[in-house]
Amino acid sequence: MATNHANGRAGGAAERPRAFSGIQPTGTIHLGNYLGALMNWSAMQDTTDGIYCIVDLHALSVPREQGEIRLATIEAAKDLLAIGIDPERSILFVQSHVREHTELAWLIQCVTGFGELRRMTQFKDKSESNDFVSSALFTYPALQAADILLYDTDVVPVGDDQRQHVELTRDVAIRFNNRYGNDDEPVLVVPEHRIPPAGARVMDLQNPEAKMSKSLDSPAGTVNLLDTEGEIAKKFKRAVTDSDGEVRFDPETKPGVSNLLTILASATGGEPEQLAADYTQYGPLKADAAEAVLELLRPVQKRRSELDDDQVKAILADGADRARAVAAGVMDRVRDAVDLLR
Ligand code: AQP
Repeated sequence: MATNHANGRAGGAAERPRAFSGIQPTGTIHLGNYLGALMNWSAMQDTTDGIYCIVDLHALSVPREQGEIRLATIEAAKDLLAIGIDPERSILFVQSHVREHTELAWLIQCVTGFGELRRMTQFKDKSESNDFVSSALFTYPALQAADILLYDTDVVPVGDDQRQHVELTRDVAIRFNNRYGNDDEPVLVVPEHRIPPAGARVMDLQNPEAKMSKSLDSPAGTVNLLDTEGEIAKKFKRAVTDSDGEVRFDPETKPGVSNLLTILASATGGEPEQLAADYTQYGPLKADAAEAVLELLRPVQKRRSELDDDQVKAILADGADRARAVAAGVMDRVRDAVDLLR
């Protein structure tokens, strides 16, 4: 991919595109997070320079128990290391350790329309299910745009639910450039999303019309990264399907069966439509999907069990130093472009 340089990053064919993405420390990582985003984060380390962030400030946009975020941040870092984020090749850090995120978020809010934020479906969904709706939940996509733009990001690997937020990020970056840059010298790099062909939207096994989610409170429908072999087998065995008995990929009319095919395809690198032809009954499809997920998660669980807190904290501290060095350069350029008094 051609890098969209405007700025502090030296151009040149040899330079690799930069990938940035984030995850909230809000509970155990599930199969949707893994197949939709994290598997890509790990694979993309071969072709991109990765910057991966635990977005603790985002998690505070809904009320949390005191002390919950600090512990969950360490757990999320362990999950990311276990799925294969390599601190030698990528930067892994915590959002609140790099102050420039909130500074850029304000400047981004100044070029983001109230109407644009109001159209975000994630805000609509989450504001309906929370008693207290913070203004941070509303401006969440502006902070997310700042997270991405702060690192001259070329590509953002995310699940399909984040498509709208990355598109907003592109829109506000273009607006920012029109206001503060010029054609020869845009201020911000305009990123693209990278959404996987299969697994972009993994659905809840008990309620296949809703996406698998940390906040859905559906233990039987959510496959967690640390589930045991028995738990995974049971969850797939009990997955909701339908009564017509035909194995066919059709998310509209057969959401449960299509979700199983999606999971199997994503875990094995196949195509859901083609895999459907291998099955005449739901039972073997469920068993194969469970086995494929187990194959994927076994090495992750083993690596995770070998990590200790001190080791993880040291990795995050080093990651924050490296992230800060990139962010400081971009913020200098942004402050000059906005023409703030030095
Ligand atoms: N069901 C899913 N299918 C595919 N991808 C998914 N992602 C989340 N759920 C699915 C992707 O995982 C990445 C990190 O997610 P996150 O925790 O930062 O965001 P989220 O959308 O808030 O995840 P959850 O599990 O749905 O958490 P809650 O319930 O707290 O909102 C993102 O790239 C996301 O696309």
